Amino acid sequence: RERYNPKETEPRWQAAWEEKKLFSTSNDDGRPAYYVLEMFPYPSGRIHMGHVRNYTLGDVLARYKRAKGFSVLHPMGWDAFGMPAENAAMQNKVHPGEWTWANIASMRNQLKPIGLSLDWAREFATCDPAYYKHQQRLFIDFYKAGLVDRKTAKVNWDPVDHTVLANEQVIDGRGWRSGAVVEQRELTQWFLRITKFADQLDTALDSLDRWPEKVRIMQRNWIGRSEGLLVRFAIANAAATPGAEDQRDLKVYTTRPDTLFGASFIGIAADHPLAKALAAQNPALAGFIEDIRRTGTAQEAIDRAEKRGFDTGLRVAHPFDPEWTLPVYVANFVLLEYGTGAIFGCPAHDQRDLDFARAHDLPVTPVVCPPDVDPATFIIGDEAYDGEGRLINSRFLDGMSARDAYEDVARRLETAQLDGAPMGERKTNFRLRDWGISRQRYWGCPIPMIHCDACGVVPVPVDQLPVTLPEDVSFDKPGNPLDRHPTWGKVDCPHCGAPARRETDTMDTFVDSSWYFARFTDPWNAGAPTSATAVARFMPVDQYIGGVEHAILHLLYSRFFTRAMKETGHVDLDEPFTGLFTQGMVVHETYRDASGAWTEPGDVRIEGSGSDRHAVHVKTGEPVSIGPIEKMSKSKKNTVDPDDIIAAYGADTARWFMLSDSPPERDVIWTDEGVQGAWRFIQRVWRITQEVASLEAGTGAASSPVARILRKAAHHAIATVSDDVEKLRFNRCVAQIYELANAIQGAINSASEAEDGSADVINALREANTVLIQLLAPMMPHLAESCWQALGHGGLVATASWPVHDPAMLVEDEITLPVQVNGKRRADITVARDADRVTIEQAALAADSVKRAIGEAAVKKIIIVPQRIVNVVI
Ligand code: ANZ
Ligand code: ZN
Repeated sequence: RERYNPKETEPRWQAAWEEKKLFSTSNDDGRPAYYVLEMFPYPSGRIHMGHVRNYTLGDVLARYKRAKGFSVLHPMGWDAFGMPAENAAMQNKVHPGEWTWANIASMRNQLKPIGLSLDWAREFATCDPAYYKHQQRLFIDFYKAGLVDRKTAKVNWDPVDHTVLANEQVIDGRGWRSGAVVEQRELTQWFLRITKFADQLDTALDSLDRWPEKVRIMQRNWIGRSEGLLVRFAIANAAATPGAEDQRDLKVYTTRPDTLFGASFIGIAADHPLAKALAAQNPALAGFIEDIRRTGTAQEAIDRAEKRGFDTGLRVAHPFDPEWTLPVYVANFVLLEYGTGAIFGCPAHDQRDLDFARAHDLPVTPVVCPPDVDPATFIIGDEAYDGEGRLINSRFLDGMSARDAYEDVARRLETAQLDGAPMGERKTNFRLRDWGISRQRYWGCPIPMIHCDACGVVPVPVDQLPVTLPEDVSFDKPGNPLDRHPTWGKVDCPHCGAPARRETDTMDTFVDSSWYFARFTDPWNAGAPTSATAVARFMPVDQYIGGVEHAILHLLYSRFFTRAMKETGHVDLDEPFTGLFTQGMVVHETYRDASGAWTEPGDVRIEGSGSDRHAVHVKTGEPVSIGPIEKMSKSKKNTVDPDDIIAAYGADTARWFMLSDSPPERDVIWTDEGVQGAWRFIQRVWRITQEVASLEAGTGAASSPVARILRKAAHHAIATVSDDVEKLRFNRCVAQIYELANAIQGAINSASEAEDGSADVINALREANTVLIQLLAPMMPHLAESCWQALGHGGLVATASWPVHDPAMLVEDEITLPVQVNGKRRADITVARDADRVTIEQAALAADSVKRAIGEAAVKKIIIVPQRIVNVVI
């Protein structure tokens, strides 16, 4: 028999699918729609194994749902703007567009041989003006709806190259090209007002029950809802403090009003207006502020930095005791953008405050005593206590739980007055910040705005969109080529007609990927970003699949965009993705040669196994050391090129191995042994199928137990594989399919040994083999077509409906009954489910332990509770 040859079959089946346009999805199709989407790739140049895994997972589901009768939308496109294209332009003197489109072409060529059931007619790239034109339209609509803001924000500034740097261009605080220490500069930038939806984005997470819990938690933490209190502290010595003469009060935000009696200082941010006013009169303070600004603004840097502060001399009164004053410090760990940019510090119960208090010799008074600890002996060492407990050292709060004390303080301060207004006000805060989308880069979607000296900022009229990127740009100097283009920026004001300037910032590439899923529903629409009917038909995405690295930003931005698009009339839904699946990585062993250099798997041969397993270099024969298993990466050279695998074994082998080895949410370890295993299974399925196809009916019994067992195995496989595909438990599907293949092989063997190739067995074999092929078709679609054809089925398995199991076939033929003797359990017997009374009695009395229990006694009667229990009375 001929071996299965994927090199011949795979291109042939791909051509057959394409010719019949099997995977093009019509927007008007009477069947129910199902939308499966994998996160679209960045066109870096090459497809890697992570892509193969991602798209294979989605493809299994797409093919399955198609067989289940859905009109499946399964599109592909390119997340095509971004820094790497500009870096390539700088390094290789190639235009970012040229680089990007060439990469797209080669990656498309790499994707096609994988045999993915994609609707290529909907393909687009986000760098195409035909796409970003609509993004500009959305931006303008958002602007008109008040969802866009222009405000100052800090950017990374390279003082040598005179350019803004993206975060990834700052390496250890220095510019990646100049090596200069990066400064923080304030620039006016464009923001999308995601904070407007903070509350909704948080609450709606509860409804996303087909999202991984860990992703919901990450989103929740990122949004960072906190319920607290704004507290106004009266200034005690305004008149005596230069710069603060007009200051009446200072507002802080706290989530722990219960700890108010543990307060020992006030901290304000370096950029707080009060800090600025004080610094204007106090050179030492001004110097200090200048100094701490250099720490940087990243949360991580702040957490790591030493807690530094400067006593401004200003004092505030404690809200519950006007005689008790607290010093006001400018502190480097207080952020301007959060709450009110001012805090009261309670060192005993907040670690940052404690570190600060120790450094500045401030009192540390515990006010919450842990349960089971004697307040008299409770002292704070190097660690703040942030747990539950009862109030101490807190006057009227003493003895209360922290929760009750919170309420008590909140209520008292809500009614207490200071200058005719309440001292306290409940406030929900979010950690989420508005989304700064301005990038001072070329290769991004131009922000469609015009600056006019007379009219201010004016949107580009929608009928003048797109604002396209100029082609004639140079990358020989640092900075944004749009800024130095001689003519591109010059434009007449759409409002007054006077000469004006185009905005030269482009959008963060996360904007491009925040609505592409909606565009896929009607990518041909030239007049608008989306169309209502197409969105209604396909959205939300039923199953979104991608890497967990996008768990926060991309998903949050997409959820925001969907809401903003709803508010501007482009879609009619809130949540873009009903189901989310985050797949694990593809990992591989690492290898190093004798000199310590990373060595590619292709240059390594593994010998021996178990404790004797070792590696040698294929060319030199020298030993190679086997290192830890890590994510495939170019730097460690532990990558395996999908092209090589497909050339050697075909796409089905790669697909099957990807799916077989571990649950999709976990990492999969790519091994040559695993690939070999997948390859052998393909050959086995092919062999079985050819054998079954060639069997001829013999003279055996009309109804054979072999046939019945096989039918049951097939129907059991249909039921479990269907359920497992729905839940994306593909490794379990694989295990089921192996079992069914074994059952078929077993039936072939016993049929040929007994020379009992009865029509019944042959029919059962054909049925089971057909089921096997259909069940593995979503995973190994090419092999499935070849087998389908070999079995003599007409048409393509890609168009066949999913098999339906017969529930009667799942009923077990035999049951196990416990046998009691005088009420005491002695044995279990297995009998046919429909066994008659006499058969059950005989089986019960034949069991050794029952015989022993009866001994010489006479059996008075035997009670049988059908399908449940047998009781022998002696
Ligand atoms: C007093 C206090 C006592 C606090 C205590 C905590 C523990 P979340 O939950 O994240 O909202 N805070 C408020 N504004 C801040 C700012 N701009 N920069 C730095 N820290 C700020 O955190 C709220 C708590 O973080 C607030 O509650 C405040 O410190 C601090 F035992 O007030 B707390
Ligand atoms: Zn104007």
